[in-house]
This record gives sequence, structure tokens and C-alpha cells, in this order.
Amino acid sequence: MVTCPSGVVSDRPTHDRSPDRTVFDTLSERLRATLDGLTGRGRVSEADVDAAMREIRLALLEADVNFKVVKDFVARVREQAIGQDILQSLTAGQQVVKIVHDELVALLGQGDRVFHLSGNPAVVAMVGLQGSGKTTTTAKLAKHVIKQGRRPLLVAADPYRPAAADQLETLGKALDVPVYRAPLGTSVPDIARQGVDAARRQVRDVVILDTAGRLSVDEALMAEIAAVNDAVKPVETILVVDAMTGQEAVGVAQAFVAAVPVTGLILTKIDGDARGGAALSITAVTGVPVKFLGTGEKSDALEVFHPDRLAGRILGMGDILTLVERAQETFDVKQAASMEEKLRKNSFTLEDMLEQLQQVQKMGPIGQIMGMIPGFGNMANEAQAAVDRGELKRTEAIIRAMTPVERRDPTVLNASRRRRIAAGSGTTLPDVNRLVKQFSEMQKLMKQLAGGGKRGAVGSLVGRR
Ligand SMILES: Nc1nc2c(ncn2[C@@H]2O[C@H](COP(=O)(O)OP(=O)(O)O)[C@@H](O)[C@H]2O)c(=O)[nH]1
Ligand SMILES: [Mg+2]
Repeated sequence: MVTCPSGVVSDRPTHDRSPDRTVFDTLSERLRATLDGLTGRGRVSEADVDAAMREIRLALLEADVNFKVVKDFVARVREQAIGQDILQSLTAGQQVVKIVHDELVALLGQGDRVFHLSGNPAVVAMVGLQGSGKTTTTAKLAKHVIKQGRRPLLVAADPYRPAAADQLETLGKALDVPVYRAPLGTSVPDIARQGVDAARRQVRDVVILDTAGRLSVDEALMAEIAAVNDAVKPVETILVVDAMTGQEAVGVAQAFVAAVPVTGLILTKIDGDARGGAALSITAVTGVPVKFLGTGEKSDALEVFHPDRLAGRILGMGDILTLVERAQETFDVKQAASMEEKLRKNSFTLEDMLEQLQQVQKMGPIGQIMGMIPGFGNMANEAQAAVDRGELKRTEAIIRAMTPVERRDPTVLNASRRRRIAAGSGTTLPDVNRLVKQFSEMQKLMKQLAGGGKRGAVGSLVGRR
């Protein structure tokens, strides 16, 4: 099993800031251990799923994910895993993992994640508690929009702490971005208005307002940011949340969302080693999308948020997802169902085998695919070697040289028929004998796999969605 290194994939391949450890690591380790347990076995029972769901529930709770979010999440996964026929298929474990993955993506990926910069200037207001990373993130966003060809201006909209304006000014200088400061005593909405005016004068098309925070949510703070919102109507109001804060982060976010139309979240300090689950819950609880992640103190430590990448990293199961997706793409669901039916009734013929061979070849390197199916690991190398030697093609040719009757019932294949087939397919008598023998062995294997009269075998390699 290929496990990805922890951390979040950057938008830019050359970006080397992805931290070694992130706030999602512990969650990731726990989930991986649980899901490995599911994919490591050939068959998955309802009890297995329930046990895994208990583990997932614990892992999420321990990572500080909001309990209501956890409850809904686990219920949705369980319902899909048990409610469909997938437990009968050979890749049941992998498919359950995929359900967990898809639900995680849905959880993280709600809402509109586009960072909007309409308006001239486009006004972006940064809100959040003191110390959450607003000022640092303001500089990061400036750098981000410069890369998009925009000309930002930063506004120090914190009239209480001159040091805060100094901090922004220093960051602005380093990026060669102008910073607007108002005289001490100017009200925050006025600072915002003047900042927008300054941007127009200086032909700057993006204004980022670094507003003041408080140590905790209070009415004065909320009234202030509401007044700023009324004064300059930001196209983006970004709530900056420290990913290392615990459950209270959810309540803080709710308070901000109630006061102003928050359009996006930026989770900062994901390079830390706290639990991080609370931050993941905010999107689920408030419906506000995560737009960026802050991964360090420097101005380039900002990553566009991709829920699928984060989910993939958390679960570290890229290979499984690929298998399930590839199988779903290439397998005709109806055909798979009819194959399964045939296997169950033991009426699988060489004709069906021909069809299966063609399907499997469409899926790509057969060794790789079989290697991902539990219990098939050993057969994988052999199968790949067979492909490499051109055996699949030879098998195809042999089956094609048979009459329909022979394909349906290989027991009629006496010596003279076998010789005819060998000649007709350009192969040899031993080749034909080997195939017939392999086929009867395969039938035996399938009987075993179908086990106990239950459904499922190669034909159900993919479940129905
Ligand atoms: N490791 C790390 N530190 C961060 C990140 N974002 C901000 N910080 C640090 O957090 C502290 C508070 O940040 P600041 O921008 O001043 O917060 P503000 O009070 O909301 O403006 C500073 O020491 C920053 O360097 C991040 O993504 N990762
Ligand atoms: Mg600040």
C-alpha cells in the first residue's frame, strides 16, 4: 500500500513549503490503521463495517471534530456501505474506503471555494480573533493575488495597536506592496473607506483590510466588522481561524458568521501538531467553505484548498481510490452483474472468460490491478508476467478458434478438437491443453470465492453505486 507523505499538496509543484507534520496527522494515522483493517481482508461483513465505523468515530472525536459532525458523517458512511450490494464484492473493503473518502471530500468541500476578486478595487476583509493569523495571511493573500497579475493595497484597519500596523507595514515592504495607515483615532469603517479611496488613487485593484481582532468574541468587535461590511461591501469576507484551536473555534466561527456575511475560511497553522479536527468541523457546521490553508509563517506559505487532496492525504489511500475508479470506469455494471450471476450458478463459460479478459485488459496493467485486491497479491506478478509473454492474446486466439458449443462446454474438447483449435489459433496443442486446465482451475477458484453459496466473485469486482 502506497502511503502518501503527510501534509497537504501544494497548488504549485515547485512549492516546497508543505510541512512535514500537520494538524491532521494523528487523525490520518488513526483512520489509516482502521481502513487498512478493512482492506486487508478478502471479505467484509456488516460487523466489520460497524467495528470500523466505531474506530472512525473515535478517531474523529479524538481529533476534535465536532460530535454532531462526526455522528452525521459516520451515519452517512455506514448507510452507503451497508445499504448497497458492495459488501458482497471482492473489493468491498476498498469501496468502503472510497465512501469514507468521498464523504470526507463532501464534508470539507462544501460551498463556493473560488476566491472572488470582482469590483474595482475588489475589497477583501480579513476577520478573526487576535493571534489567528490575520496580518500574516493578509500578506500571503497579497502575494497570491500579485501572482494572478493583480495590484493589491493593504489597509491597517486596527486602530488600537500601532504595533499591528507596523507589522503589516513591514510585511508590505518585503512584498513591495503599499500599506495604507490612517491617523490614530480614525474609526474602523472610516479607515476602510479611506483605504479604498487610496487604492483608487494609486490604481490598485485589490484592497485587503487587516481588521483588528479581540482575544475572544465580543459585541464591540462584531459591531465593528459589521460596520466595515456596510461601509465598503467586501466581495470576500475571510474568516481566519487558527487550526490549532479546539472546539471553541466552531463557536467563534458561528459568531462571526452571524455578524457578517463570511464568504470563506482560511485555516492557519496547519503546520502545527495539534489535532485540527475542530477546524475541519467549521465548514460542516457553518457551511462556509475553506478557501486556503496557511502552512507556515512566511508569506508564501499559503495553499489553495483542495478538499479531495486533503482527504486523499488524510486517508493516504490514493491507490485504492484509483483502483475503484478505474474499475468503475471500465466495467459495464450490467455486464458485471450478469457475470456474477453466471458465477453463482456456475455457468461461467470460456466465452465469458473471453469477455472478462477484454475487460481486464482495458483496466490497465493487470498485475497492478490484481495487486490491489486483497488475496490476489501473489497472483499479481504471475498474471502480469503472463500478459508480458503475450499469453492473454494467445488465450484470446484459442477461445476464438473454438465453436460456440466448445466455448460453453469445454468437456467436449477431445484430442482431435484440441488439435484443430491449436492449428486454427496458430498455437500448439500444449497451449490449448494448458488453457483448458486453467479454465477448470479458475472455475474451482471462483466456486471458493463465491463461498457458501453467497454472491460475489470476479464478476463483482466492482460494486454498484
Ligand atoms: N506556523 C505558522 N504560524 C503562523 C501561521 N499564520 C500565522 N502564524 C503566526 O501566528 C502569529 C499570529 O499571527 P498574526 O498574523 O499576527 O495574527 P493576527 O493577530 O490575527 O493578525 C504570528 O507569530 C504568526 O507568525 C501559519 O500558517 N503557520
Ligand atoms: Mg494582526
